[in-house]
Amino acid sequence: MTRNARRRTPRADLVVVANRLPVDRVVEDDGSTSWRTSPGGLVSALEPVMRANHGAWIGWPGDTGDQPEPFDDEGLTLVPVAMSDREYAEFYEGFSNATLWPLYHDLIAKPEFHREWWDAYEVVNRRFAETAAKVAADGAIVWVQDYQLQLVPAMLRELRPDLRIGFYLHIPFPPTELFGQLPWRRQVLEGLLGADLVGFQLPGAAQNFVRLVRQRVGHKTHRDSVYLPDGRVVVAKAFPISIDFSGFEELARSVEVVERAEEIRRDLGEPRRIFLGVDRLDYTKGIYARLRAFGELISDGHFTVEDAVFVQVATPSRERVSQYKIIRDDIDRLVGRINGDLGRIGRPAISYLHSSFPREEMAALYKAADIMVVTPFRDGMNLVAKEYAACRYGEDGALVLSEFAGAAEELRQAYLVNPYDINGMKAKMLEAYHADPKELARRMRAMRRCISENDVSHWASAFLDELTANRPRHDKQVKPARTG
Ligand code: ADQ
Repeated sequence: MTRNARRRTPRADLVVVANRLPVDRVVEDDGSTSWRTSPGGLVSALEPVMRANHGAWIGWPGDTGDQPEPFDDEGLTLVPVAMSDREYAEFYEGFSNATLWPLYHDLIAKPEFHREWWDAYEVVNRRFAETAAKVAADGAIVWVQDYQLQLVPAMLRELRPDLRIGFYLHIPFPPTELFGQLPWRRQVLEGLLGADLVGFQLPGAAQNFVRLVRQRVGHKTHRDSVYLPDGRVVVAKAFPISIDFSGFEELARSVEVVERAEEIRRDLGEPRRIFLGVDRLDYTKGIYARLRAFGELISDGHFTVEDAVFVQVATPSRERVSQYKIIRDDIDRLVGRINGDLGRIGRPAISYLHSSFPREEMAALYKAADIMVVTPFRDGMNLVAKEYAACRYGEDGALVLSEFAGAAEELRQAYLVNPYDINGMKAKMLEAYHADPKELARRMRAMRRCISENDVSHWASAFLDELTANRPRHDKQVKPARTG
């Protein structure tokens, strides 16, 4: 991979500003540093359109070292923004993940409000905005991503009124009563109003935003539009995010993945049914309740560990935030108890893994599993649910899905559950366990059609088309991604 440091700051027509760069800086044993690609859905979604437009990606390199120079990554310019240890603790772990994250996810955990965390949030947002102001070409399009950077749109507009600015929130946007608790609610709303287009996962979130702007900032609104006193109009709309459907399906059809899926089934002892959960280890994901439901199905005598096992992959994240330590210990104890009470020699009821896997292994797990269990208490979208369906090209397999995941608005044919209702969850998991192949195929076919027609490139182009619609003619337009 060619990664050439640049001597002067490049200027780009399309700029993405995200908390993380699509690469991580790694320090080798000999002290030298190199870059490792950290492939994510967002990167693969935006890569083609970014390259076609000589795009630049601004983000944090993943450690608290010095600030590296911008560099070229096969035609894409990567622009690192540094963060100190203290900023990491206060901006990232603090305000982003211990204040905003729980506040925007229905207060599943109690948000903490600390004034010094807010100060760090402002400082780091300003650094991102200043970097974007330097990198964006005249009249460029800048797309700011997610809850860590909600102040960037207004800060950037002040520095560069010539830009077209979009913002996308990947997590839910809370109802007005919850958002109202935030001591800095007005500043956050005004930060977002710096954008021309504010995108959300669901229409309900966009409505929450417009209502809050009317109530708390006092601007005139009509449907999805906010009318600012200076004549600018801000549009708030839903753009449900998706996955690279054909990429996942292709992977799942490959000989290697098919063989690996068979091997996984053999290693698990060829049970009749394999249940699967795949999540970041986060209290919003409902891992504890779903494992409890599964354990009770065995202890109630509905099936034995010879009939069914549960594979739960839970990648640890945000490990220094106290709520994350608590949930990790709770799940560790529950898995130990269920396996201790219900497992047999060589046959644990739950195979519990903290590993992070390459995409091929993820596809093999999806292919091996009969019942995918996705039961968050609240989730912006949930891509795991869509990835599972993409890998089930045989139109088999069941998806048990929380009503409170954004994905439930599209995937109506899933076995929908209320994750707070353990008995209800048990009943749906059992229904999926006993479902006949015809019924499964009917549901899976409909879900796959929906996702394949609305894949991630559709998401990216829908947002960018809306952002550049109705622009004055002399302004820049986004060139479509080159195909082939
Ligand atoms: P997340 O909360 O991280 O995303 P999700 O949408 O499920 O949740 O995305 C997780 C991604 O990580 C998936 O692509 C999955 O394949 C991958 N992944 C999970 N565990 C893994 C493992 N052990 N090894 C390798 N890969 C793993 C946030 C919001 C969501 C929203 C997305 C995108 O919380 O609601 O859907 O952003 O907008």
